[in-house]
Amino acid sequence: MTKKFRAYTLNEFIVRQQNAFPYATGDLTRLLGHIGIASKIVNREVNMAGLVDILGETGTENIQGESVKKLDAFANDQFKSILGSSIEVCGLVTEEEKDLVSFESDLSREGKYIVCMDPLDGSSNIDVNVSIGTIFSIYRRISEIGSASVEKDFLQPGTKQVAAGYVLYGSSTMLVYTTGMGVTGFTLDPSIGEFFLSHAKIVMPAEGRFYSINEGNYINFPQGVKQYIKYCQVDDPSTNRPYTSRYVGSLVADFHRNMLKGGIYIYPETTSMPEGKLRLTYECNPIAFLAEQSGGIATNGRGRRILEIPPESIHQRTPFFTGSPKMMKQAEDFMQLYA
Ligand code: AHM
Ligand code: MG
Repeated sequence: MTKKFRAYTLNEFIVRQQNAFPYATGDLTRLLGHIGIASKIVNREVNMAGLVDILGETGTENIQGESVKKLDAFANDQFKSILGSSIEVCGLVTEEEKDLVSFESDLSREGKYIVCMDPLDGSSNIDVNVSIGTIFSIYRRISEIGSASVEKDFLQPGTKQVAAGYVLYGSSTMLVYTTGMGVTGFTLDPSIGEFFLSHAKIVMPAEGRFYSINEGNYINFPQGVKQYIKYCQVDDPSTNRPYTSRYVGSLVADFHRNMLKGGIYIYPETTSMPEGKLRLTYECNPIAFLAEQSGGIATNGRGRRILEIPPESIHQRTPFFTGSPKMMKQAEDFMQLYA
């Protein structure tokens, strides 16, 4: 007998989740729906990238001093435009813009949420057809409803996130998110342009075999990280070592694999980047929320929970360690031992 199969779309699922809260207004549901729509538009462009002349540098630099690819700019414009016309959102911080974007229409000022996002992460992979992603994080504003959003709305610790997630533009396109009730994954059916529930409750294995780090920076790593990498490479069948090195160079892709299969992702501070590379508000916090909600851990490598770091500026960087709890403990132990 064939098993009965009920295909849930992203929208159906988030509405059902909302119904679990009798006083929910539906604002967050609509906001997540808007992110889903914008991501489908970005997905279409990402898929067309090899066909149309959209690749290459725009010739401008983002505020991190990195060159902006055309698709980064496109994704930024899309999300800004869709979130800007979404009355649930009053403001946005994105990797591509130096200052926060405050949506000023009377309706958007009434919005109770703010969004921090990296519209297209993994920029070095865009024009070589390697997986890239969108990362987003949603908070309730602190400022008064009806006024313009202000910086303090965006400087809340990650523990205050209401929802967070990513879209992975990979061999298939997935939207993965959490509202603090576990992690759920949806896969896009490109033939009808709909996200369907494909991963009902994602649980990160307690330990794994993948370690993901840019070993090209080895010489500049802290001693604890160097020692941990050596530990990963030792032949010890009783602990499943040597582990396997996997590094795409797109945080979303590396994290997604490690969350499903078990592993650890590390972007530590280096001598040339003493604060690390990744941004706290729109890269590390959303990924840390997903990591914890799936049973994993996310720290700065020195025992500090990412979600508890109070951001001091919207583009702040932090060293980032995240992954399976047993691997994280081992890595943290090395960091402490060689501090
Ligand atoms: P980006 O925001 O410029 O794309 O940089 C973030 C990316 C992450 O996705 C990835 O994990 C990391 O930078 C890779 O950096 P590196 O090339 O230094 O290994
Ligand atoms: Mg980025």
